[in-house]
Amino acid sequence: MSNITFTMIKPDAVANGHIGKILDQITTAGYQITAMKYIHLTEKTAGEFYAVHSERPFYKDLVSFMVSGPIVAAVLKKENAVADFRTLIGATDPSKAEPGTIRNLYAKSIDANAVHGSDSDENAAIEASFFFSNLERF
Ligand code: IDP
Ligand code: MG
Repeated sequence: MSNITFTMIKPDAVANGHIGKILDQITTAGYQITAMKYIHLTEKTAGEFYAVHSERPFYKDLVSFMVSGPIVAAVLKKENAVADFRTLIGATDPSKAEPGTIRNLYAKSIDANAVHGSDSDENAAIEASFFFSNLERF
């Protein structure tokens, strides 16, 4: 069991003014922010990040959406970080996300679903180091 996960506040949630409320919900749930940046992804970077989904029918739309506006990327620390964060954000499709979860509160559709959360300890480590150097992590 690892103690870190990686998240992004996606372009829809940033554009809708939800950065502050989402970060508040995350820290209230007991996560410490150990790295954070506010950036606009390029097609190349977004494509590489989601390369695992390159064979899925929604890949092209997903990359286009992720470069449609700035995002907030962060590394989060807490015991059982990955699994607890998936519970905190809710299902990929916000219409199926539990009440009170971040996607239930702030997402409108399965593609524009407000936040990313790592799906395993291994991917959390890969994703955190894709975005942040050691000098940017505390
Ligand atoms: P996750 O973000 O809940 O882990 P994944 O299956 O890893 O979901 O998919 C990555 C992202 O791709 C989702 O967060 C969502 O933005 C997008 N996505 C997933 N499934 C669909 C779909 O069926 N249609 C459109 N976009 C999708
Ligand atoms: Mg995923």
